[in-house]
Amino acid sequence: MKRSEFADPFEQARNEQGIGKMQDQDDPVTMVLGLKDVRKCAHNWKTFQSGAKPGRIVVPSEVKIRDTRQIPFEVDPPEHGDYRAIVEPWFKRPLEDEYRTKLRAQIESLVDQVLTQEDVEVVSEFSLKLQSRALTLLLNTPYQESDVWIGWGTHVFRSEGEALDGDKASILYDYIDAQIERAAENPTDDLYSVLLNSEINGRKLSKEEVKGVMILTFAGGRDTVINAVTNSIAYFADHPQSLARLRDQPEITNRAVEELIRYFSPLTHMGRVVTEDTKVCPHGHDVKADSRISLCWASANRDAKTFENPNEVVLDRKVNPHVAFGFSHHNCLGATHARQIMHILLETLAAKVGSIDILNAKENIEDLDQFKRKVGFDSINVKFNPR
Ligand code: EMZ
Repeated sequence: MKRSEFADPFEQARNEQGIGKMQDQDDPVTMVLGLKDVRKCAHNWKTFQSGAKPGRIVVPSEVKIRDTRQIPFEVDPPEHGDYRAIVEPWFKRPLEDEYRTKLRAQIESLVDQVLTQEDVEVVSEFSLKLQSRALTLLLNTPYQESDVWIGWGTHVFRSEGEALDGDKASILYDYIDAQIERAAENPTDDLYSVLLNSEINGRKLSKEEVKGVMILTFAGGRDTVINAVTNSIAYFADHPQSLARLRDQPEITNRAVEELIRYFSPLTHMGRVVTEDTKVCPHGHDVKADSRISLCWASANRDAKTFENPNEVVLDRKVNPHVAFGFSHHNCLGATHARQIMHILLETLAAKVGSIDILNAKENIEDLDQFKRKVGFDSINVKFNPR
Protein backbone atom coordinates (compact mmCIF):
# COMPACT_ATOMS: atom_id res chain seq x y z
CA MET A 1 0.00 0.00 0.00
CA LYS A 2 1.32 3.41 -0.93
CA ARG A 3 2.13 5.84 1.87
CA SER A 4 -0.41 8.30 0.54
CA GLU A 5 -3.23 5.76 0.45
CA PHE A 6 -5.99 6.35 2.97
CA ALA A 7 -8.24 3.31 3.25
CA ASP A 8 -11.94 3.59 4.06
CA PRO A 9 -12.53 1.67 7.31
CA PHE A 10 -16.28 2.42 7.29
CA GLU A 11 -17.37 0.75 4.05
CA GLN A 12 -18.87 -2.44 5.40
CA ALA A 13 -20.67 -0.83 8.34
CA ARG A 14 -21.97 1.95 6.09
CA ASN A 15 -23.40 -0.53 3.59
CA GLU A 16 -24.74 -3.03 6.10
CA GLN A 17 -25.93 -0.96 9.07
CA GLY A 18 -25.57 2.68 8.08
CA ILE A 19 -24.10 3.37 11.51
CA GLY A 20 -21.16 2.53 13.73
CA LYS A 21 -20.81 2.70 17.50
CA MET A 22 -18.00 3.93 19.64
CA GLN A 23 -17.37 4.54 23.30
CA ASP A 24 -15.91 7.87 24.36
CA GLN A 25 -15.29 8.59 28.04
CA ASP A 26 -18.56 6.88 29.08
CA ASP A 27 -20.53 9.01 26.63
CA PRO A 28 -21.12 6.65 23.67
CA VAL A 29 -21.50 7.86 20.12
CA THR A 30 -23.67 6.49 17.30
CA MET A 31 -21.77 7.35 14.14
CA VAL A 32 -23.92 8.14 11.09
CA LEU A 33 -22.02 6.86 8.06
CA GLY A 34 -23.93 7.38 4.78
CA LEU A 35 -23.75 10.67 2.90
CA LYS A 36 -27.52 11.19 2.67
CA ASP A 37 -28.10 10.37 6.32
CA VAL A 38 -25.22 12.61 7.41
CA ARG A 39 -26.69 15.49 5.46
CA LYS A 40 -30.18 14.93 6.82
CA CYS A 41 -29.00 14.86 10.42
CA ALA A 42 -26.75 17.90 9.88
CA HIS A 43 -29.73 19.81 8.57
CA ASN A 44 -31.99 18.85 11.44
CA TRP A 45 -30.50 21.08 14.13
CA LYS A 46 -33.56 20.88 16.37
CA THR A 47 -33.22 17.13 16.92
CA PHE A 48 -29.43 17.00 16.64
CA GLN A 49 -28.11 20.01 18.49
CA SER A 50 -24.74 21.71 18.66
CA GLY A 51 -25.53 24.00 21.59
CA ALA A 52 -25.12 21.31 24.24
CA LYS A 53 -22.62 21.48 27.10
CA PRO A 54 -19.42 23.07 25.71
CA GLY A 55 -17.07 20.39 24.38
CA ARG A 56 -19.69 17.63 24.21
CA ILE A 57 -20.18 17.68 20.43
CA VAL A 58 -16.47 17.13 19.88
CA VAL A 59 -15.31 13.51 19.68
CA PRO A 60 -13.29 12.85 21.80
CA SER A 61 -15.40 14.94 24.13
CA GLU A 62 -13.73 18.04 25.59
CA VAL A 63 -16.20 18.59 28.46
CA LYS A 64 -13.50 17.79 31.00
CA ILE A 65 -11.03 20.34 29.70
CA ARG A 66 -13.06 23.41 28.81
CA ASP A 67 -16.11 25.47 29.82
CA THR A 68 -15.94 28.19 27.21
CA ARG A 69 -18.51 27.78 24.47
CA GLN A 70 -16.93 27.94 21.03
CA ILE A 71 -18.78 30.41 18.81
CA PRO A 72 -20.57 30.02 16.42
CA PHE A 73 -19.75 26.30 16.41
CA GLU A 74 -21.51 25.38 19.70
CA VAL A 75 -24.59 27.56 19.24
CA ASP A 76 -27.82 26.57 17.48
CA PRO A 77 -30.05 28.68 15.24
CA PRO A 78 -31.37 31.32 15.47
CA GLU A 79 -28.54 32.75 17.68
CA HIS A 80 -26.07 30.83 15.57
CA GLY A 81 -27.05 32.95 12.56
CA ASP A 82 -26.58 36.20 14.50
CA TYR A 83 -23.04 35.25 15.46
CA ARG A 84 -22.30 33.88 12.05
CA ALA A 85 -23.32 37.17 10.43
CA ILE A 86 -20.74 38.98 12.56
CA VAL A 87 -17.82 36.73 11.70
CA GLU A 88 -18.65 35.66 8.14
CA PRO A 89 -17.37 38.78 6.28
CA TRP A 90 -14.08 38.61 8.18
CA PHE A 91 -13.59 34.95 7.28
CA LYS A 92 -14.17 35.76 3.59
CA ARG A 93 -11.11 38.07 3.51
CA PRO A 94 -8.95 35.26 2.06
CA LEU A 95 -10.66 36.00 -1.27
CA GLU A 96 -9.07 39.46 -1.41
CA ASP A 97 -6.06 39.94 -3.68
CA GLU A 98 -3.88 41.47 -0.99
CA TYR A 99 -4.50 38.52 1.34
CA ARG A 100 -3.72 36.02 -1.40
CA THR A 101 -0.54 37.83 -2.36
CA LYS A 102 0.72 37.69 1.21
CA LEU A 103 -0.27 34.04 1.56
CA ARG A 104 1.54 33.21 -1.67
CA ALA A 105 4.70 34.93 -0.44
CA GLN A 106 4.59 32.89 2.79
CA ILE A 107 4.07 29.59 0.98
CA GLU A 108 6.71 30.29 -1.68
CA SER A 109 9.32 31.17 0.90
CA LEU A 110 8.59 28.01 2.86
CA VAL A 111 8.83 25.85 -0.28
CA ASP A 112 12.09 27.58 -1.29
CA GLN A 113 13.44 26.81 2.16
CA VAL A 114 12.60 23.09 2.15
CA LEU A 115 14.04 22.76 -1.37
CA THR A 116 17.48 23.51 0.12
CA GLN A 117 17.21 20.76 2.77
CA GLU A 118 18.24 17.12 2.45
CA ASP A 119 15.65 15.85 4.91
CA VAL A 120 12.46 17.67 5.87
CA GLU A 121 10.07 16.43 8.55
CA VAL A 122 6.92 17.72 6.88
CA VAL A 123 4.55 17.93 9.87
CA SER A 124 6.77 20.07 12.10
CA GLU A 125 9.01 21.80 9.58
CA PHE A 126 6.48 22.52 6.85
CA SER A 127 2.77 22.07 7.63
CA LEU A 128 2.75 23.43 11.19
CA LYS A 129 4.78 26.45 10.09
CA LEU A 130 2.58 27.04 7.08
CA GLN A 131 -0.61 26.77 9.16
CA SER A 132 0.66 29.08 11.90
CA ARG A 133 2.07 31.72 9.57
CA ALA A 134 -1.09 31.74 7.46
CA LEU A 135 -3.13 32.18 10.62
CA THR A 136 -1.45 35.56 11.19
CA LEU A 137 -3.24 36.67 8.01
CA LEU A 138 -6.59 35.32 9.14
CA LEU A 139 -6.24 37.10 12.49
CA ASN A 140 -4.50 40.12 10.97
CA THR A 141 -1.85 39.96 13.70
CA PRO A 142 1.93 40.45 13.44
CA TYR A 143 3.81 37.66 11.65
CA GLN A 144 6.10 37.10 14.66
CA GLU A 145 3.18 35.75 16.71
CA SER A 146 3.34 32.60 14.61
CA ASP A 147 6.59 31.62 16.36
CA VAL A 148 4.66 31.36 19.62
CA TRP A 149 1.95 29.20 18.04
CA ILE A 150 4.43 26.93 16.29
CA GLY A 151 5.79 26.15 19.77
CA TRP A 152 2.40 24.72 20.79
CA GLY A 153 2.61 21.73 18.42
CA THR A 154 -0.07 20.34 16.14
CA HIS A 155 -3.10 20.11 18.43
CA VAL A 156 -3.94 22.65 21.10
CA PHE A 157 -6.13 20.33 23.19
CA ARG A 158 -4.22 17.09 22.82
CA SER A 159 -0.68 15.96 23.55
CA GLU A 160 1.17 13.23 21.68
CA GLY A 161 -0.89 10.09 21.32
CA GLU A 162 -4.19 12.00 21.19
CA ALA A 163 -4.70 12.20 24.96
CA LEU A 164 -6.74 15.21 26.05
CA ASP A 165 -4.49 17.66 27.81
CA GLY A 166 -5.99 20.31 30.10
CA ASP A 167 -2.63 21.92 30.86
CA LYS A 168 -1.93 22.41 27.21
CA ALA A 169 -5.38 23.93 26.70
CA SER A 170 -4.63 26.43 29.50
CA ILE A 171 -1.68 27.77 27.53
CA LEU A 172 -4.06 28.68 24.71
CA TYR A 173 -6.72 30.14 27.04
CA ASP A 174 -4.19 32.28 28.91
CA TYR A 175 -2.72 33.49 25.65
CA ILE A 176 -6.14 34.41 24.25
CA ASP A 177 -7.19 36.13 27.51
CA ALA A 178 -4.03 38.24 27.41
CA GLN A 179 -4.59 39.15 23.76
CA ILE A 180 -8.19 40.17 24.47
CA GLU A 181 -7.01 42.46 27.29
CA ARG A 182 -4.34 43.90 25.01
CA ALA A 183 -6.88 44.57 22.27
CA ALA A 184 -9.35 46.09 24.76
CA GLU A 185 -6.70 48.58 25.91
CA ASN A 186 -5.06 49.22 22.56
CA PRO A 187 -7.39 48.29 19.73
CA THR A 188 -5.79 47.57 16.34
CA ASP A 189 -7.31 46.17 13.16
CA ASP A 190 -6.88 42.57 14.25
CA LEU A 191 -9.66 40.02 14.81
CA TYR A 192 -9.67 40.45 18.60
CA SER A 193 -10.27 44.19 18.27
CA VAL A 194 -12.89 43.79 15.56
CA LEU A 195 -14.80 41.26 17.66
CA LEU A 196 -14.62 43.38 20.82
CA ASN A 197 -16.16 46.16 18.81
CA SER A 198 -18.91 44.01 17.25
CA GLU A 199 -22.53 44.13 18.27
CA ILE A 200 -25.06 41.38 18.59
CA ASN A 201 -28.73 42.30 19.11
CA GLY A 202 -27.80 45.85 20.07
CA ARG A 203 -25.05 45.03 22.61
CA LYS A 204 -21.30 44.54 22.38
CA LEU A 205 -19.89 41.01 22.35
CA SER A 206 -18.60 40.05 25.80
CA LYS A 207 -14.98 39.06 26.35
CA GLU A 208 -16.14 35.49 26.99
CA GLU A 209 -17.88 35.47 23.61
CA VAL A 210 -14.80 36.87 21.88
CA LYS A 211 -12.77 34.17 23.59
CA GLY A 212 -15.24 31.58 22.26
CA VAL A 213 -14.67 32.73 18.68
CA MET A 214 -10.91 32.90 19.14
CA ILE A 215 -10.59 29.39 20.63
CA LEU A 216 -12.49 28.01 17.68
CA THR A 217 -10.29 29.94 15.25
CA PHE A 218 -7.14 28.55 16.84
CA ALA A 219 -8.31 24.98 17.46
CA GLY A 220 -10.67 24.20 14.60
CA GLY A 221 -8.28 24.87 11.75
CA ARG A 222 -5.09 23.57 13.25
CA ASP A 223 -4.64 19.79 13.00
CA THR A 224 -7.12 19.79 10.10
CA VAL A 225 -5.04 22.15 7.95
CA ILE A 226 -1.83 20.44 9.03
CA ASN A 227 -3.21 17.06 7.94
CA ALA A 228 -4.53 18.40 4.63
CA VAL A 229 -1.15 19.92 3.78
CA THR A 230 0.96 16.97 4.98
CA ASN A 231 -1.23 14.38 3.28
CA SER A 232 -1.11 16.35 0.02
CA ILE A 233 2.69 16.30 0.11
CA ALA A 234 2.59 12.52 0.63
CA TYR A 235 0.16 12.22 -2.28
CA PHE A 236 2.42 14.18 -4.64
CA ALA A 237 5.42 12.14 -3.51
CA ASP A 238 3.64 8.99 -4.67
CA HIS A 239 2.16 10.70 -7.77
CA PRO A 240 4.74 13.00 -9.40
CA GLN A 241 2.70 12.83 -12.62
CA SER A 242 -0.10 14.69 -10.79
CA LEU A 243 2.26 17.58 -10.12
CA ALA A 244 3.13 17.66 -13.80
CA ARG A 245 -0.55 17.56 -14.67
CA LEU A 246 -1.31 20.57 -12.46
CA ARG A 247 1.50 22.40 -14.21
CA ASP A 248 0.04 21.60 -17.65
CA GLN A 249 -3.60 22.06 -16.69
CA PRO A 250 -3.72 24.75 -14.00
CA GLU A 251 -7.45 25.12 -14.67
CA ILE A 252 -8.10 21.88 -12.74
CA THR A 253 -6.48 23.20 -9.56
CA ASN A 254 -9.79 24.02 -7.83
CA ARG A 255 -11.10 20.55 -8.54
CA ALA A 256 -7.85 19.00 -7.33
CA VAL A 257 -8.14 20.93 -4.05
CA GLU A 258 -11.70 19.69 -3.48
CA GLU A 259 -10.76 16.15 -4.39
CA LEU A 260 -7.78 15.98 -2.05
CA ILE A 261 -9.90 17.39 0.75
CA ARG A 262 -12.65 14.85 0.04
CA TYR A 263 -10.18 11.99 -0.07
CA PHE A 264 -8.29 12.95 3.10
CA SER A 265 -11.30 14.31 5.04
CA PRO A 266 -9.06 15.88 7.68
CA LEU A 267 -11.87 16.00 10.24
CA THR A 268 -13.26 12.48 10.68
CA HIS A 269 -16.56 13.42 12.30
CA MET A 270 -18.40 15.94 14.45
CA GLY A 271 -20.93 15.18 17.13
CA ARG A 272 -24.45 16.34 17.91
CA VAL A 273 -26.56 15.81 21.02
CA VAL A 274 -29.96 14.19 20.44
CA THR A 275 -32.86 16.20 21.87
CA GLU A 276 -35.66 13.61 21.54
CA ASP A 277 -35.95 9.84 21.06
CA THR A 278 -35.67 9.32 17.30
CA LYS A 279 -34.12 7.30 14.48
CA VAL A 280 -31.02 8.20 12.49
CA CYS A 281 -31.35 6.32 9.19
CA PRO A 282 -34.31 5.21 7.10
CA HIS A 283 -33.66 1.54 8.03
CA GLY A 284 -34.17 2.84 11.53
CA HIS A 285 -31.63 3.07 14.30
CA ASP A 286 -33.05 4.23 17.56
CA VAL A 287 -31.17 6.93 19.38
CA LYS A 288 -32.25 8.24 22.76
CA ALA A 289 -32.72 11.79 23.95
CA ASP A 290 -29.51 13.20 25.49
CA SER A 291 -27.31 10.63 23.77
CA ARG A 292 -24.74 11.57 21.13
CA ILE A 293 -24.48 10.92 17.42
CA SER A 294 -21.68 11.90 15.11
CA LEU A 295 -21.82 12.99 11.50
CA CYS A 296 -19.03 11.02 9.93
CA TRP A 297 -17.76 13.23 7.11
CA ALA A 298 -14.90 10.83 6.35
CA SER A 299 -17.28 7.93 5.75
CA ALA A 300 -19.84 10.01 3.84
CA ASN A 301 -17.07 11.18 1.51
CA ARG A 302 -16.41 7.57 0.41
CA ASP A 303 -20.08 6.71 -0.16
CA ALA A 304 -20.20 4.84 -3.47
CA LYS A 305 -23.86 5.81 -3.88
CA THR A 306 -22.62 9.31 -4.69
CA PHE A 307 -18.92 9.07 -5.59
CA GLU A 308 -17.71 6.91 -8.46
CA ASN A 309 -14.47 5.14 -7.53
CA PRO A 310 -14.65 6.69 -4.05
CA ASN A 311 -11.30 5.28 -2.94
CA GLU A 312 -9.34 6.85 -5.76
CA VAL A 313 -8.05 10.39 -6.04
CA VAL A 314 -9.57 11.57 -9.32
CA LEU A 315 -7.73 14.86 -9.58
CA ASP A 316 -10.31 16.56 -11.81
CA ARG A 317 -13.41 14.89 -10.32
CA LYS A 318 -16.35 16.81 -11.76
CA VAL A 319 -19.24 15.96 -9.45
CA ASN A 320 -17.91 16.28 -5.95
CA PRO A 321 -20.53 17.13 -3.33
CA HIS A 322 -18.21 16.18 -0.44
CA VAL A 323 -18.91 17.14 3.15
CA ALA A 324 -15.32 17.47 4.36
CA PHE A 325 -16.13 21.02 5.50
CA GLY A 326 -19.34 19.89 7.17
CA PHE A 327 -22.82 20.58 5.88
CA SER A 328 -25.73 22.96 6.41
CA HIS A 329 -25.75 25.73 9.08
CA HIS A 330 -22.48 24.72 10.65
CA ASN A 331 -20.38 24.37 7.51
CA CYS A 332 -16.76 25.33 8.14
CA LEU A 333 -16.16 29.03 8.75
CA GLY A 334 -12.47 28.67 7.92
CA ALA A 335 -13.08 26.88 4.61
CA THR A 336 -12.28 29.93 2.47
CA HIS A 337 -8.92 30.32 4.19
CA ALA A 338 -8.19 26.57 4.00
CA ARG A 339 -9.08 26.42 0.31
CA GLN A 340 -6.77 29.33 -0.49
CA ILE A 341 -3.93 27.66 1.39
CA MET A 342 -4.44 24.45 -0.56
CA HIS A 343 -4.84 26.22 -3.89
CA ILE A 344 -1.66 28.26 -3.55
CA LEU A 345 0.21 25.26 -2.14
CA LEU A 346 -0.68 23.17 -5.19
CA GLU A 347 0.30 25.96 -7.59
CA THR A 348 3.60 26.52 -5.79
CA LEU A 349 4.53 22.84 -5.61
CA ALA A 350 3.68 22.41 -9.30
CA ALA A 351 5.81 25.42 -10.22
CA LYS A 352 8.87 24.66 -8.11
CA VAL A 353 9.00 20.95 -7.22
CA GLY A 354 9.84 18.17 -9.66
CA SER A 355 9.48 15.21 -7.33
CA ILE A 356 9.37 14.32 -3.65
CA ASP A 357 11.07 11.27 -2.06
CA ILE A 358 9.62 9.81 1.12
CA LEU A 359 12.44 8.83 3.48
CA ASN A 360 10.46 7.76 6.51
CA ALA A 361 6.87 7.96 7.72
CA LYS A 362 4.89 7.28 10.88
CA GLU A 363 1.15 7.15 10.33
CA ASN A 364 -1.37 8.75 12.66
CA ILE A 365 -4.15 6.23 13.20
CA GLU A 366 -7.32 7.38 14.97
CA ASP A 367 -8.85 4.78 17.26
CA LEU A 368 -12.64 4.81 16.88
CA ASP A 369 -13.20 1.43 18.60
CA GLN A 370 -14.84 -0.52 15.79
CA PHE A 371 -12.87 1.49 13.23
CA LYS A 372 -9.22 2.48 12.96
CA ARG A 373 -8.74 5.39 10.61
CA LYS A 374 -5.56 6.83 9.17
CA VAL A 375 -6.01 10.58 9.38
CA GLY A 376 -2.50 11.76 8.64
CA PHE A 377 1.05 11.32 9.84
CA ASP A 378 2.72 11.81 13.20
CA SER A 379 5.83 12.47 11.16
CA ILE A 380 6.94 12.08 7.57
CA ASN A 381 10.44 12.81 6.35
CA VAL A 382 10.92 13.69 2.72
CA LYS A 383 13.38 15.18 0.27
CA PHE A 384 11.94 17.83 -2.05
CA ASN A 385 13.65 17.81 -5.46
CA PRO A 386 13.58 21.02 -7.50
CA ARG A 387 12.37 21.06 -11.07
C1 EMZ B 1 -13.17 22.30 17.99
C2 EMZ B 1 -13.14 21.59 16.68
C3 EMZ B 1 -13.80 22.37 15.59
C4 EMZ B 1 -12.41 21.51 19.03
C5 EMZ B 1 -14.35 22.18 13.30
O1 EMZ B 1 -13.75 21.62 14.43
O2 EMZ B 1 -11.80 21.33 16.30
C6 EMZ B 1 -11.11 20.51 17.23
O3 EMZ B 1 -9.81 20.29 16.73
C7 EMZ B 1 -11.02 21.19 18.55
O4 EMZ B 1 -10.35 20.36 19.48
O5 EMZ B 1 -12.36 22.24 20.25
O6 EMZ B 1 -12.60 23.59 17.83
